[in-house]
Amino acid sequence: MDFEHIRYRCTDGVARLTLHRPERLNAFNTAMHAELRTALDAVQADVSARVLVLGGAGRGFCAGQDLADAAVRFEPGGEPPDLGAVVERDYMPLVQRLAALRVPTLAAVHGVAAGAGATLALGCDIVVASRSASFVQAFCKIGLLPDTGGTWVLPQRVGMARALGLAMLGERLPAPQAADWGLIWAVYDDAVFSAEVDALAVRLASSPTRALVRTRQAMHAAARNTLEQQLALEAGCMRELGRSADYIEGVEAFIAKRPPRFRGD
Ligand code: T3D
Repeated sequence: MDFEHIRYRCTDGVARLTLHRPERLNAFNTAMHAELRTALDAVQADVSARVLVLGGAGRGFCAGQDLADAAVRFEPGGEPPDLGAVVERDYMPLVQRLAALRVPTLAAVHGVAAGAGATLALGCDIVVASRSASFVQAFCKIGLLPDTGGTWVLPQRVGMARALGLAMLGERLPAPQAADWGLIWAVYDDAVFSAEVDALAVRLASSPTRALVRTRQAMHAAARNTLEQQLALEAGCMRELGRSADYIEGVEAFIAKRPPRFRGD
């Protein structure tokens, strides 16, 4: 598929979506958002896709909203921009599409992930970073709050004290500390980062896709469920997954002491 501000390809079950405005640290503009929606819809419709890998081109992952974009600029003497409308049109659908994706999502963060760039990465199922990468909740520096799901995911991952510190001070959080705090899954040395991401992508692409996605959905639902509701949800998921081809394959492979060949259904 041809895009201007992103790159997208899907080979061997691995859908790779790369933010591609390196001269702007891959900051989001309106056109990039539209392309992201199209690409995520393509992943959702592509039955050969088994994992989505989200990355950035050039020296960093993403600097969040492009603050020079006309959609968010305040022209002296004019009306202030309606950032709520921008969020509803661009950022909410992005997070919602990622959360509803029928394949696991892997964010590969190198360089800086700032503002909505950071919270977008944190919206993926698994977040890995190169050792030199950093996360910046830059919103407070310009008088905003962490959007793109930031106020939801930060306290869940790192607890209220660290979430508020990150959001109110806007300091760079180095990737190794982010991993120590449980904000992200793992950090790899810069020299091997891309190889480690590829290996993880291949591993996820050969995993029982539906089980992984039900796991994401169940864990997200836990935030609003009672224990009783969550137990019932788990039972429903197990009922469904117990009838899947991947479950049959997983058990047969275990008994036969061979690696499973999951097909994702
Ligand atoms: O619509 C709405 O506004 C609501 C939605 C909001 C969501 C958000 O994401 S709000 C937060 C927006 N992002 C920021 O506030 C981050 C701003 N950028 C920075 O704080 C720093 O650039 C970084 C910490 C990301 C990286 O610092 P550093 O020193 O590595 O790079 P730099 O030199 O500051 O930036 C490199 C270039 O990218 C530079 O351009 P130049 O001077 O080389 O021509 C810089 O202006 C540009 N750049 C970086 N971030 C943005 C940007 N240009 C436009 N928008 C940006 N967000």
